[in-house]
Amino acid sequence: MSATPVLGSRPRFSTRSGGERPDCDYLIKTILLGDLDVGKTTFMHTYLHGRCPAAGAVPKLGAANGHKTVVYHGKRVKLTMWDTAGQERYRSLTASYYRGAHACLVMYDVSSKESFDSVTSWMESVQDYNDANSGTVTMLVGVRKTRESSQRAHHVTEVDQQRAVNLSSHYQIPHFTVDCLNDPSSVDFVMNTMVTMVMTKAMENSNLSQTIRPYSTKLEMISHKGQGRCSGCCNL
Ligand SMILES: Nc1nc2c(ncn2[C@@H]2O[C@H](COP(=O)(O)OP(=O)(O)OP(=O)(O)O)[C@@H](O)[C@H]2O)c(=O)[nH]1
Ligand SMILES: [Mg+2]
Repeated sequence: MSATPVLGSRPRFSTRSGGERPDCDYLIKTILLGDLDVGKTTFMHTYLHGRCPAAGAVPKLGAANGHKTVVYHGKRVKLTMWDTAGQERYRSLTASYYRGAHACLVMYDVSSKESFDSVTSWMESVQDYNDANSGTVTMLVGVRKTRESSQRAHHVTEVDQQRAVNLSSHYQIPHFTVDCLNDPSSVDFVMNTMVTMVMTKAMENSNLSQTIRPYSTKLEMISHKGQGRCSGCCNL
């Protein structure tokens, strides 16, 4: 996929409260899905804060969310990210988070065949909960986790990447791999591509374009030293 245009310029926001302008031009709800331990919270933290969280510092909460605003072709696009725990006991909680999602990132761990085998059931959930006409953008994301060896850190790959490509073709969705620890820009690339896809679809799909209008008219500080905000995945 080609690089996303325009994104990356740092938005400037007022800290005044109670203004009349909405705090963004478009609002995109993104949900992260995938088995236990695939790296969902790490992905969200890396996107919001520009770096991978410290080892052992990732909480295993039922759900967390955060937001970040980017500029797309001169428009402020506020991304709200919803992170759900992959543990089976949290699955029932997850259902309510599908509703209204404009983008779903279905994640698996490249070193875990089991997590890849679960992608099909996560995709079924996406299809069950999302209205077929809503124009929801879905993406398949494989997380490459670095393992230390006696020589150099290396990736352990168990999932045949051709299978991953075939599966994404079957669902007609894009496939990416990311490494939050060694390459945080891979996370930005996925998110920038997602914004481009949602915004492009919104131009064509009136249902979608209605739902990405901001609901809030309250002006608030949403830029955190150029990074995002989250509640739940960390204390930043
Ligand atoms: N090296 C490396 N490790 C990662 C990466 N993503 C996640 N991990 C590690 O994988 C483990 C699980 O990551 P989490 O982000 O907690 O996974 P999760 O999907 O949120 O897990 P649940 O909330 O339990 O469903 C942690 O020890 C992370 O440090 C990555 O991109 N690179
Ligand atoms: Mg998590």
